[in-house]
Amino acid sequence: MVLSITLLAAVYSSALPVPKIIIPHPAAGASFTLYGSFSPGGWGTTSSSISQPGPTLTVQPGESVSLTLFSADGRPHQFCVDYESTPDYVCQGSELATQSPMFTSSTAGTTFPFNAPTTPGTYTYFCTIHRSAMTGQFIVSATPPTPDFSISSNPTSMTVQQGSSVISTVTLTSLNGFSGPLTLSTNAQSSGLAWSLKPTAVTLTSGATVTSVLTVNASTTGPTGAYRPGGYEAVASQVGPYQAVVTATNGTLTHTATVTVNVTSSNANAPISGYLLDIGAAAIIAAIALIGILWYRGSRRRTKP
Ligand SMILES: [Cu+2]
Repeated sequence: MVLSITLLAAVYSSALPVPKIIIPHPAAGASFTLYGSFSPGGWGTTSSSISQPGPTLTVQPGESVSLTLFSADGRPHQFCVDYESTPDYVCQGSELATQSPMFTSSTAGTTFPFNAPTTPGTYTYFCTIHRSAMTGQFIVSATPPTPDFSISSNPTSMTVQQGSSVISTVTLTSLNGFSGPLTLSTNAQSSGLAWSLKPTAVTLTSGATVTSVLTVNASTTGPTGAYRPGGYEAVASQVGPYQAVVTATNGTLTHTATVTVNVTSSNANAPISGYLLDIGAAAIIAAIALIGILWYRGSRRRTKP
């Protein structure tokens, strides 16, 4: 009995300083596409956005990194991360783990996976062949990036004729592991022009994208226009550029996308032809009335002996 209590006490006391189990942040892995070029010198995320230094690559300590490498100028290049604070542009020692195969294709990407260093810091990536002419920052960040989302529209500018409608697809993308519901809304609309979103509530999961469709309707609305025989004239959407603003929010984070809507005239003679139709209808009514009067007068003449 005494022994068991002693044993229990021993177990408890040894367990008292609760061992801190550090659960590493689940790094999803970082993927980058890089186009290397000596002339013009530098790196870019596309073949047409080469700059020196190239884009900054930010990763988490020990994160698995996947590069897709292209040669924008067709020359052979080779990616490597320099760990020296003053880069020597020599891929050596532990840096060799970050050395990609040689890549020369501008169309077929060379995939190269490696693990980021576990020590946070700002390092330099470079081309082992063109050295200081092709560099960029490689940042190992201790703080995981804040979950966020982005919003974009396609197309960002569109033309619609009076009387018809067009759509733009709004895409919401989860960034840095963001997940949760988002509420979508649009700005106020001009008279005669209507836009709406479907759906207005979406849920993003980590790393995923969802879409909503913005429909812009430039058909006539009303009846708020001028009075005409038969009722109030519907208001035609006014020709001109408009800005449809789509706002997405989760209550804390808010992002917007703007779609420019150009309303063009469907028919320059539309109001005139409308009047002509009215004149035509009036003429038919007048003709019927005239026939009626003539028939009445004729029938009266016939009934007189
Ligand atoms: Cu190179």
